[in-house]
Amino acid sequence: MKGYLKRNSADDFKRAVNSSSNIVIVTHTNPDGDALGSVVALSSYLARQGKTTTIVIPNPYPKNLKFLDPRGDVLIHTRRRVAAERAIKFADLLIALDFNQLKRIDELEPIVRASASKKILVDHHPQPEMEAFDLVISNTEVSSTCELLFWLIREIEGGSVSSIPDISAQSLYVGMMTDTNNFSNSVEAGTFLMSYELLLHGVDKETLQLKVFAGFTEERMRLMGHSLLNKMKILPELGAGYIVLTKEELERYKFAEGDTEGFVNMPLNIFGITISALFTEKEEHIRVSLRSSDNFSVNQFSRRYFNGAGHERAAGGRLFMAVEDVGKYFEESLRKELEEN
Ligand SMILES: [Mn+2]
Repeated sequence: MKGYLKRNSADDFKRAVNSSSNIVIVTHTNPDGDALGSVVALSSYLARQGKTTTIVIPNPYPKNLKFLDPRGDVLIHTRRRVAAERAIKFADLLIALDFNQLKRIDELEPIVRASASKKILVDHHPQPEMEAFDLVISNTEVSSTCELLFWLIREIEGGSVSSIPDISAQSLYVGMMTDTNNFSNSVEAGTFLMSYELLLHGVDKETLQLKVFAGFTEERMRLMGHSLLNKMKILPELGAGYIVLTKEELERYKFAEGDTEGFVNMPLNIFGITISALFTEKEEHIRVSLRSSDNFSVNQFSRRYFNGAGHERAAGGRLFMAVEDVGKYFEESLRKELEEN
């Protein structure tokens, strides 16, 4: 499946890895299954080749993904600042996975920028920050970074993943499974081929599915109920729906990182609703998630109004305003965006 990678990408990647001894692998803030899956998969794969690798992430991953990091090897910057920053400082190769702009790693951004190491990006978001990296392996026509990484590793391995470590195979599957919301969106033909080969490798898909999608707390289910019953606002004339969650509400339901994962997709289940948004109030900003199920570009919408970016049908962003004003701002921005397009 050479079409997934540009010519020489795999060779360039391999050469960079072979000439490095201290490899640091980073991913984006609020890591999801694809983010954590890809860094764990690559790290285990390179460790098998005898490389020293360290995973550094900006902030904690959701609890249901803990099984990908059973020994707690992943360095979380907000918890172990000194160790995380030292790892980056002494790296001779930095590999960034599952994000397109260095601003997506927040406080790690200046540290990564200042690092003299070689830098590689492997990602599936549009418009990668080319000038920040020595090598960019980017493709938006895949389900996930884990899928792109699968094609990369497979190419390096001469067309088969049969000998990659079990943990790499599992992690690649988890990333694909979470980014496609269990095969319901952004599934490409190659995604099935990848799944096929990983199942042949021995990946236990039922167990992984249970771990990822059935590991929630009671409070998280109650928060979901509250969001749907009391907070979801539907705008039939715009084909849109949105949910705004305040800090007080999140605290009431003992919010833990990852709990609102997937909430943004819920309005899209309503007939005629093709644009949806989820706003969650954080300490210093409002976190924005945007989705679309037709040709409306939430990537462009986020760039224009929500200080963010992403894919055409899934994007994120940030707002700096009072939480009470968010609904009105969203409705006005959407009206403008729809009129202009
Ligand atoms: Mn991803």
